[in-house]
Amino acid sequence: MTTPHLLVVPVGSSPDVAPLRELADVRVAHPHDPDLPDALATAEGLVVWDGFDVAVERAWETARPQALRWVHTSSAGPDRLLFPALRAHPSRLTCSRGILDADIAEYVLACVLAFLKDLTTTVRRQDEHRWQHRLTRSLAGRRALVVGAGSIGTRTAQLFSALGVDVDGVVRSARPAAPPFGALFGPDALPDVVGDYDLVLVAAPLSPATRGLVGAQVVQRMRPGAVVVNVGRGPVVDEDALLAALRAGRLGGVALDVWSTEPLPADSPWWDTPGALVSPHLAGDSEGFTGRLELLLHEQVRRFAAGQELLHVVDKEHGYAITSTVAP
Ligand code: OXD
Repeated sequence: MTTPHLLVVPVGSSPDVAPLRELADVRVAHPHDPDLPDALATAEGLVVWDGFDVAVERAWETARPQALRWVHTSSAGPDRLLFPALRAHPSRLTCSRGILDADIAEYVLACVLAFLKDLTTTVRRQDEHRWQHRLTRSLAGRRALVVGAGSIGTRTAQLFSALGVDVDGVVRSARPAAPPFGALFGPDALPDVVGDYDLVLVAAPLSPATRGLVGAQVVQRMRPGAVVVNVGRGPVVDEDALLAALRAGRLGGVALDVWSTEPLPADSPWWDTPGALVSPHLAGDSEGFTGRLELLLHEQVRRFAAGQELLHVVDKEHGYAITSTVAP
């Protein structure tokens, strides 16, 4: 067993690197550290933690990493690391698939129930000390379309299916479905089928194939009163088309947790639009989630040092991990 050189770049928060030092020769360089290109030039493994900063891409161009064999991101979606030079590099890219699935699925359910049970009005009426009886809507018996049936989308489908919702999915290409999905459509079918669903739940990763997938035409064909939730990536949906449809009273609620521009600017019209639930990319971030990400990282470093197969290797062409090995 060798002791590989591991470079950790904490972009947002920082992982606890102490346990990794037993497995690797760990160096930490922050995105704007002038040593970053040097550290990258000799690193054999690179860990980008909690976000992405263009400094990594810029340092990459300067360093032209020769020794690098593995890059890991603490994100579930690896899109922010799929810049052209890394895409073309022979190193393997791994992501933190699986860790956030259950929490993101619960968050999607919470958003849908907030709309169907009109909880946003309830909270406002409570603030006003106002007793106002209203009718709410049922979840059971509804039809949901999950756009992106990877590990997050599948977990979401399981949850809704258990509550009596008929769930279908949209995947990279149409294929025979198995529970929890009743049918799996290819992306081309989306404009034709979207009008059959009460709930449109977007959990797709960002790739050239998914950018703009839920575009203006798809939004226009949504069923009146449909509820839309996006926990995938902002650019997968046309935010302007959704906003216009919501303001025109054509949709029953739109919850967006991910945005084309993050943070969402303070002057965005989304903040004040009735029927919108605006959240700051937190769907999967329940208490203790960083500990679970650190456990996965530790297991990855152990495997890397031992020359074993890594978990959740990203298919750089399609932009997501296709391995489904259960993470620790
Ligand atoms: C993500 C994450 O990929 O929060 O969106 O990890």
